[in-house]
Amino acid sequence: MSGAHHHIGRPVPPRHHDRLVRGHGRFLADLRATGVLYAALVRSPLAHARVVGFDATAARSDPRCALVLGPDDLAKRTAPIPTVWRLPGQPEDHIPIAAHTARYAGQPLGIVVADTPTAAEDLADAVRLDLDPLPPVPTVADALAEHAPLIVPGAAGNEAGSIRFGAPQEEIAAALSRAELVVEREFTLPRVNHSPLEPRGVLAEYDPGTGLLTVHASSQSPHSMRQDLCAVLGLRADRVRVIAPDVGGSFGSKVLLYPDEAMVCAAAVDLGAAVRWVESRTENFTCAYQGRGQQTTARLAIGPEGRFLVFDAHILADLGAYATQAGSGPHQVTALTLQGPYHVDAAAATVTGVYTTRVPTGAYRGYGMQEAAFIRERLIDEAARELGVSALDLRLDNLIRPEELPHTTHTGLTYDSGDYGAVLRRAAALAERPPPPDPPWVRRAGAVVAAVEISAFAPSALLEAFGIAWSGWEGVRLRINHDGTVTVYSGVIAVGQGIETSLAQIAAEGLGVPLDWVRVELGDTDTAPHSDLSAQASRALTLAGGALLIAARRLADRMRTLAAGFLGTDPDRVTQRIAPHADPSSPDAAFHGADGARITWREVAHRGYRGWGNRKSADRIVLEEAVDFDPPQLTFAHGAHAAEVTVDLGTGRVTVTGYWAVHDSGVLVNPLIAHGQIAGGIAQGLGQALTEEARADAEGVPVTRSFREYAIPAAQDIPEDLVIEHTCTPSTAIPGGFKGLGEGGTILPPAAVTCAVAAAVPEIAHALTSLPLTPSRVRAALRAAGIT
Ligand code: SMO
Repeated sequence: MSGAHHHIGRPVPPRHHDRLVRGHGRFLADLRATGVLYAALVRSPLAHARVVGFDATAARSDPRCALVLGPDDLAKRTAPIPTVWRLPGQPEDHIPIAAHTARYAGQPLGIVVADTPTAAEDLADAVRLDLDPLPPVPTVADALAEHAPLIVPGAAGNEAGSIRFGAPQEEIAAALSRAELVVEREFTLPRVNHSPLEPRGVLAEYDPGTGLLTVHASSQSPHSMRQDLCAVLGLRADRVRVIAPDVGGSFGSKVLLYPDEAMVCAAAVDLGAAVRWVESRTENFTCAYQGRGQQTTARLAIGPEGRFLVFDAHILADLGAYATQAGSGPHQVTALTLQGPYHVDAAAATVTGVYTTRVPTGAYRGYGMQEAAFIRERLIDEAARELGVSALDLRLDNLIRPEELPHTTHTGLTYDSGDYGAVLRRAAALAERPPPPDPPWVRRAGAVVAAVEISAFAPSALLEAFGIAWSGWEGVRLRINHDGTVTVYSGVIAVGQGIETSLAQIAAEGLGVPLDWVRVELGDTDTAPHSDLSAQASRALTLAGGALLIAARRLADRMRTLAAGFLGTDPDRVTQRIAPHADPSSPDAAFHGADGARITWREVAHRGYRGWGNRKSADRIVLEEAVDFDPPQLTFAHGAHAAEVTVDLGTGRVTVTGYWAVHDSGVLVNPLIAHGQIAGGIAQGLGQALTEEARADAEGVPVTRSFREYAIPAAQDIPEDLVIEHTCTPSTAIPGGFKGLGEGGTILPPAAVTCAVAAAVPEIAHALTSLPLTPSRVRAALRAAGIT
């Protein structure tokens, strides 16, 4: 490998920035298609109702109308969407496209296709729904109340099923008997919206001649969308192609096929035409699956010398109207990761999924780990307060030490590597500064919290053990083209996180070539290797990157062998020398033999394509390597966050005045991208700490329908003192030593901010168990404590 081409670790500006800033992005709404028709959905205005009538007579007779499909029409054309991850005992294993009962306000009941978007909207409004109202069940408490109306017909109740992870009950009881202090709290983590810059959208084109359905979708996972579309529409896999163009953010909300997207595809097949639907912001707020939604009773037992004896929890998960493929998944991950980076004698958690008549919940960046961190770190804080000891010391004393790794938790996760203490101490040190003078009505304090992050979600055997019907492996195809340039194909996709740049860096380093020789092609199921999970679960860089590094090293070897053949020498006597900005055909981009002979990179590629020369084996002619990588185990990133806040005792307003994050994500491929990922995650986490809550009224109808009612952080909400540092403990499971970081920034802010508020106003600390910490919630606590 040429020393001039160490690309891993360099802060290369992400490739998509310039393109998108100049307006050259191609998002779903930008795609050109001829003769395209437009769709609008007919949605239930009620949270719970039987659909007695769907009268589209007026719409159908309008000349602008191309097609209307109601529940009966959809029943003939679609099968339900199969679910992939079920709770034991779950009464349903699918989500219907054709619904004769609405179970949430906004549920799509039918679709209208017309020649313009406005016409489609008008005609959707003209469909007369006859709804027979059923009693709404908007909250988990309503769902579990005695004589609660049943949401799933014929089910025993509104519980979707339960699962328990961790130490057996007797072990918990035994550990509890040694306790000197037990802190128990009930926590409420509200539903939140993902608020991607670009809402969902689909452009479906069906060619009746060839029977090919081509779907462009603002999707986080094109391959799994294709599998689901095949199941729903009864189409063969070789006839369905899904392409993700530029995707303007997702955060877990574009992981699954939705019923409305499936309807657009069904309409395209029916019409033999191209149909586009772009979600409105209101639909995104009310009909895209939401995140979080958890009510948890949890406790921490502490023994002699402040030793952690027990973490346990009962988690009630608000699944909404249907258990989506990921419905209980995040909450199961809360149960799995409750223990965090600490030693504890026994840990366990039970997850009970509960149906409510609200839009389903699913994946959200941080996937249950944010919830686990909030619960755990708040309990530790409360224990420290009750014991009258330093919360930081209590954490440091109970952390798993580096020499104790690998360490298997009570829920069976094996932490591979890291130094949890170093990261926590560093975050605490960064945050230390003399407090500025504050007016008497302002309190100021800080807190430091810690977490581990599941990353590189794989291997496939682990998913199988959890009963998730997806694979964990990731494949790449790496090609050297006839002119020496390089193309990478991967099933992971770009959602604005910069993965195309990071993968190019890995390929260029593995091959020892300049970065700009490499193009990365993502998001097309016709060309990309299969990928079930794609860009989810902090896994894209680790798994696709790991595979790519293997592929690049193999292909580099083959190039050298070919070059040696052309130069008439042994491969180990050949040196690859490529100048930093050389072109593949330049004499400065060449293989050198021992005797001063040389051959350019381009010439080797060119001759290789002709099938000339000394090949390693006769069956490898094309300069392409395909590598499937299923790692031996999970790899765990970790981090610690410190927050400093002020609390206005008059208004209850919490301001984050400083924020310091230290992460260990192993070897960083691109520190600039890593910084952006962590910073963006922190911003998102701060929103969930302070303002974000997807609310519904007593009838279960969403009231947060736009950015007027739902506040995400603005620039002025992000502290100027935002410091991010990284330490590096390379992964031993992933080639290159990479660990994930896509979700890391999001996991800790609610815990850090809330613990800081508790430190600033200890009088209300016990009450700080619910998010977000809006001024009204904080003011209520201040009032209850007699402070305001
Ligand atoms: S919450 Mo994610 O898309 O793994």
